[in-house]
Amino acid sequence: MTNPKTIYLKDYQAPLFVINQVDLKVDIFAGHTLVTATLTITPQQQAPLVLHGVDLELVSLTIDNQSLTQSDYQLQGEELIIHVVPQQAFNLCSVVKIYPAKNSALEGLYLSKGMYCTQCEPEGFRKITYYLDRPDVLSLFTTTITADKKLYPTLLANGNLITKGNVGEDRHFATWQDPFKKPSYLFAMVAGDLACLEDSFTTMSGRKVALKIFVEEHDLRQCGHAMNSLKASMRWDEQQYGREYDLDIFMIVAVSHFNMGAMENKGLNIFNTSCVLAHPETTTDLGFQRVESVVAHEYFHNWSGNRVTCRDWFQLSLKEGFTVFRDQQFSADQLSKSVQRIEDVTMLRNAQFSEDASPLAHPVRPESFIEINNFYTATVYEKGAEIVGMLHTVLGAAAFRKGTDLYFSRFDGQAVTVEDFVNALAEANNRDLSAFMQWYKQPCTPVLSVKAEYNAQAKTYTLSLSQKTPAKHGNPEPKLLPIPVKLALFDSQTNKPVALTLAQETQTGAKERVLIADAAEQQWTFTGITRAVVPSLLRDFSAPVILDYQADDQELLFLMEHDNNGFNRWLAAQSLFERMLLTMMANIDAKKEAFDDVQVDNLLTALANVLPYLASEDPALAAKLLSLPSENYLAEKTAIINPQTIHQARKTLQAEIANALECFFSEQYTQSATNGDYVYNTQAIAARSWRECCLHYLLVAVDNKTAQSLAAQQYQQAQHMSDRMSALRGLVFSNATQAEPCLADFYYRFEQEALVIDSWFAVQATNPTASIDAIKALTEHQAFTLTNPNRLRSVLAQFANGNPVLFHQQNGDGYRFVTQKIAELDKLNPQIASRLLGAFSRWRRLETSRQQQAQLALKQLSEQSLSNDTFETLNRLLNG
Ligand code: B3K
Ligand code: ZN
Repeated sequence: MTNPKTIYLKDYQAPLFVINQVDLKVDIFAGHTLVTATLTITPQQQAPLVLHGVDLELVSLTIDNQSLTQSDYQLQGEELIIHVVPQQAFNLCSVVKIYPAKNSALEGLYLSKGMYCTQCEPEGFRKITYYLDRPDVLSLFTTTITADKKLYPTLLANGNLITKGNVGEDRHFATWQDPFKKPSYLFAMVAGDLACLEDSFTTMSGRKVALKIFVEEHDLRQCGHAMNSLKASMRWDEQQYGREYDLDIFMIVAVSHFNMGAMENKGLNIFNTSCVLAHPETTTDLGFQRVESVVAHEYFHNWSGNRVTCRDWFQLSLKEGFTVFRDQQFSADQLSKSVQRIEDVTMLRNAQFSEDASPLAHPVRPESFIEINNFYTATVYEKGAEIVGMLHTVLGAAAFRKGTDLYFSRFDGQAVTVEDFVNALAEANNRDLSAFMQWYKQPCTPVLSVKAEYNAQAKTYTLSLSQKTPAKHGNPEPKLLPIPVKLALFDSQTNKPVALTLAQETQTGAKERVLIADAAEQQWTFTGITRAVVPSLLRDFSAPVILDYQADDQELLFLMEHDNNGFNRWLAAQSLFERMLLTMMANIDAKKEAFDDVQVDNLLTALANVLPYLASEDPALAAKLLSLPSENYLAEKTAIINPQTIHQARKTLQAEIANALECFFSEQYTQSATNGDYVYNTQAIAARSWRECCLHYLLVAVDNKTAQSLAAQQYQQAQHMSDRMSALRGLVFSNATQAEPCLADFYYRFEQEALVIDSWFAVQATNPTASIDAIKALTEHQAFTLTNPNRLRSVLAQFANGNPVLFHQQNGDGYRFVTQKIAELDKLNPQIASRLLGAFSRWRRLETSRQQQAQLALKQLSEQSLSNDTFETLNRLLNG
């Protein structure tokens, strides 16, 4: 492998040219597309003009209408260098020919099921025309699209429609103008034959905005939920952040071939169909929630990302971390706050903590990259959101809002840095938040260790805290971080929280407080503590850290029952399960009895106490409480990973819970049957998730034949996808005889619904009881293809990340299967190929035989000629 070029944050230089205006003419023809770009450019200094361009066939180039000859410029790699340009403002006009039908990487202009669409973030615009394709070059765009009238009746671009008309007999055009300056990554256009759901929204200042969702005709009935989510997001952003929408029209276009979830192009969001379409017959609750949160996320970018954008791609978390934080807040307001937090933290601990502990670890603001597409990661998004969340916790809601108001008004129309964001929050409130910048700068998850001591005589309770961030991944000297710890202390007799008054304080403190741990070691002593207390630490996961507090089982059981913070009840249960599972894993490896009866009995007794009440009070929390830590999470907690042991321990504990509480689950399952009509609201979703949880436990019990019949019945009678899918998964995962006929029925029923067929593939790809041959066979299925990201992920990503036992099969078959597919895919779509490699992030910590097999498979891959994307990820995996 030869080394591609690395880009460094420290090398940042402001652009040497300003592009004031872009006039883009896109002429779509059957085999190719002609792009004519007229750029009005003002030089900032005398220098050659260097524009980006990839896969472009240059047809002509003029400056102020004068043709340039070959000696005036040079085409070198991804650059067009024009040696001498005028010193005053000038017009550069380029005509290039491109081939969207051949674009399998799905960046730039490409075809998805006969529809032309674009994806320009981060560096796709250079595949459309020669340009200064960097986020700090902001310009006014006018776009004219010309195409065949019958094949492409819908022509869309950013901004407002200015004019449209016919061109000759068969062709037509539309001109769109965006009144807001924007970087090229926010450019978008679409040409297709699309149906449209229309609605409108009146903004807080009384302006009426047209809302349009464009989809294929047969998907039109599946757009209502996205439209409702959009209107709810628009209102929410006005109420919570004072942000009003700014154009006369907001459009969403759904496309089947898309590398990620969605894209926030100005006024013209382009979405993966999976994040727009939702209908009870085809979509589960989780699917509905995903649509709601992605629609909100992209909409919120209109301010956090578009109006205020990033100076360079190292600042990606400026827009992504902040926007994820905003969409998480929004989702928490739509459904349940504690369940939302549980889901966000589960995602953080499963995906981000493991990334941060792997050779792919990087700071939220990386220092360098080869391919920026590799840095759209859980760290930039989720850890980035946690940093914003900590600032919110520390400032409080009102002060945080003051800060964001200042940020938006000060930087509107500019491309800025993470420092600008943190400084605005600080300045608006006269606070020093500079210590928080360190969170952006260093990788790895800090460990916060806490020890507690109660002094009955002095009536004091002292917490001793220390923090340690691993000195790894290019960061030999980690610095101290400010860690906000939200905490409460519970009186173990009254089960109520007590006042928290620190030794030096004269006034009685509140019952919940946020204190900042920012020293290598420090102590907090609370006074007036008359009886033993149980600490509830890091409430709502107030910082993205690993909490090392050796609570005894009794304390955790107490919190699981009595904490008044739903999130921390869940966290206590998770900590108990984790502790138990880790012991079981050690026992299994040592070939001893799997667990200690007393420990398990205590847990089961506590669950039997808590669950009946919780199931009726807060069924969604009950379901979360009972979901054991994932196999990937447990792998993160073991020095030497044996995926088989982890799987076995988890299965054993599940069966133990199931057997002990079988009657309860059975009763609950029967009681919670509804008439089947689908309603999307907090109560209904909670009830369904609890019912699913009960069925799941009935199916993992030793005697599960009756449960399998119940599941088969549920499958047949299901009125909506949530019921149907949970039954199908239950049957498949429990290896029921009914699984095959139901899978066949499912395929037949939904053959026309691509997204549902994706889930049909996914269920089978994640089935731990399948054989590797069965998984391989999925990729031979007539409906499988590597050219559609949703479809290929439904088998390959689901298998590699969601079926640890089979992927990590000891003979290395799983590894080789995946790396061979990656090699094939890399030729078509490097971005997705590179991302799939993430499944190998823990390979070094696998037990020896698996580690050798994984290394072999990765080395074999490295001998092939690879894209920059895959090269960089593989290189970090092997040498990082
Ligand atoms: N900003 C886009 C992500 C683009 C990813 C390019 N590889 C979607 C989002 O985060 O909102
Ligand atoms: Zn985003």
